[in-house]
Amino acid sequence: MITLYQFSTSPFAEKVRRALNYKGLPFDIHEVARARVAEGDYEDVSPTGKFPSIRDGDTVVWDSTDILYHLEKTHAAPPIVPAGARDAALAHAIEEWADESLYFYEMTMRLTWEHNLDAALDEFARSLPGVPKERLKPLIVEATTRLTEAQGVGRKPADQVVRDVERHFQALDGLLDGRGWLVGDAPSIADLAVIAQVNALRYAREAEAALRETRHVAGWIARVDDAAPPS
Ligand SMILES: N[C@@H](CCC(=O)N[C@@H](CS)C(=O)NCC(=O)O)C(=O)O
Repeated sequence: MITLYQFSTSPFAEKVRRALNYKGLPFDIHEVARARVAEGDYEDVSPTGKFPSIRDGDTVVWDSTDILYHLEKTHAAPPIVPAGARDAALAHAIEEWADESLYFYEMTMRLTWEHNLDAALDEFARSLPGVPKERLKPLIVEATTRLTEAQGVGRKPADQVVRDVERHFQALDGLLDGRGWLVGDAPSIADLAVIAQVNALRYAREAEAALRETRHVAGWIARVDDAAPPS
């Protein structure tokens, strides 16, 4: 049995749960207690202190991308890495677009814009037991602002962030024009990574509005949810 160590609020955890579900692999979830990470409690499953990570028998893998490639190697069917060098490369590039670019937009809009954060607070409370709710909000805003400002998106004016996300969603819409999946003719690492970030972005009302301007994304979300459910 695979054990998934996760923060339930993390889009990277959603990406891994979807991959496990798509491959039909049973798994247990261990919800990581954030405060205990700094005390070294999870060093054996994540030396970086970042999650998700998995324990699969004697093997431990951390980083969602490495986890998906591990699952592909150990449980090949159904595949999530497209066949053919070009499609495999394209799926990798799209996965990285989601993980390394869209992620900073979802953090900025969902977690540093206070009017959007309320919807996510209860889920955060689960990994921060004992922190009173009124303390939780400033704690999340402070920590996330530090990260997003260091990366850069967090320093942009809000209207520019919204325009960027509109452009990202139009790009996603373009990729889906006339096709069921982002790469090839089946769900792949690209779909799993992108939908997880899109779902996190949807906590932000500005992103939800941008999504309504797309023509193909809603149908694709329903297809991915059906083939690779998030929970
Ligand atoms: N590249 C990593 C990113 C994982 C990541 O950034 N996870 C965040 C939660 S969304 C985390 O563990 N943050 C805790 C920290 O940075 O200390 C992956 O794909 O798994």
